[in-house]
Amino acid sequence: MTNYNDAKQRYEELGIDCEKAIEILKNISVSLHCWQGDDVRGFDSDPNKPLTGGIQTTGNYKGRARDYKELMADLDEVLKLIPGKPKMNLHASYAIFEDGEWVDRDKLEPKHFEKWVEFCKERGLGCDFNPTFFSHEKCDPLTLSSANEETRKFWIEHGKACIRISNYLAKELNDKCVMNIWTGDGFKDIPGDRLGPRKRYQESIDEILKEPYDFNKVKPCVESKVFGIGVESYTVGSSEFALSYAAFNKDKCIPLMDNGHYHPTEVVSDKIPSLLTFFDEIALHVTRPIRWDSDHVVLFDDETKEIAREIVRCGIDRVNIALDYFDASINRISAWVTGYRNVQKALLFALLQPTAELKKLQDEQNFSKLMVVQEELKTMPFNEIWDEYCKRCNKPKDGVWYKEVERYEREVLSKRG
Ligand code: RNT
Ligand code: ZN
Repeated sequence: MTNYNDAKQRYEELGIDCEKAIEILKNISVSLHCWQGDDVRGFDSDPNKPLTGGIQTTGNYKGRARDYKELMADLDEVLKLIPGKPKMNLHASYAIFEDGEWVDRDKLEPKHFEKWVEFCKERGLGCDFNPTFFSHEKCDPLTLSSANEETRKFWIEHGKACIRISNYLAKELNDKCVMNIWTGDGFKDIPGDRLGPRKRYQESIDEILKEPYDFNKVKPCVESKVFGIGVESYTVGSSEFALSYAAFNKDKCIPLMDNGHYHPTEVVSDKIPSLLTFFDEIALHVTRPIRWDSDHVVLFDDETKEIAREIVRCGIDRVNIALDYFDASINRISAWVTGYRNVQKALLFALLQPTAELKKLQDEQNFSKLMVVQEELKTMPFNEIWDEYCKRCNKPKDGVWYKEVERYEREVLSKRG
């Protein structure tokens, strides 16, 4: 206890209120992606079919969740170990079919997510949603941008079904539902027509967004990407495409930036205030890019901290935060918990910055002091505040939670075939 009080006092000397930071963080909602638990396979088709759409998981660590019961049990294990205010994030491919029923993605209905609604209600969670425009035989390889009208129609119908499901989630759970449109549409090699697919993509999103929804409750997003594996030469939903689409349709959707989807020297931390100059609200996928991969587990690294600082400075309510990574080479619970806790840590770290002072130093051109203050913040007794935050959320602190992951691996995961 004294450790926390001493640390708190050190922060107070800089004019920083730890109690306030803790209270704010408790209420920042961060979406927990269901797809870390089963390597993005979903339940709506053969789990051994390949992932398509330019995304890939690598590794074959024991214990992948093979059905919704296992996935929910794993999520419960994760929820025990993460502080803060998590929210679920589902993909359409995680529809739950029972009694031999099955429908294709264009025919999905809210009832296929009833069990997820129950799951969320029992745990007091909201839920975000994603149409699944990949890993399906109707990817030719394009979906919403396909030149084949039948294919394109199928995927538009899928998008519309997902709006209806998002309406249902928002209503049942009484919380905003962010519905993200991402497709892996693109080509491995040099295209013969770049404009055509983009025009069709635009028209398809227009069609999907004609499905009625209340924009205060359901937030369709358009996520861009630079390239994907097997889709190296051309991405239909490029950054310029997605941002322009969102800007021209501000009353209907918001842009989503995934920090794994840019060239390696570009940083999303800097793009956040750029977009918030023009958009009231944006959405983020927080991940860690490494070379060709955009989906490594989030660490407590400089860019994650910088992203959190911009979220805090620009307005927490204006940014919808979600996790998006998948690692099949390590314990999947550990991957989930590590990434989630690191986003929480980065947000707490950001809330413990003298924001007003830093701004003042910059405006007064006192760049020497600005550098010194920012450097000294790095070695403040942050860990004491983090421990206290975990304690107040009734969640284990660092150094303790991993033992529980080991127990779960021993008793549950290692028994899965
Ligand atoms: C892929 C995108 C997309 C997916 C999820 C599963 O590069 O980031 O958001 O990761 O929809
Ligand atoms: Zn993403």
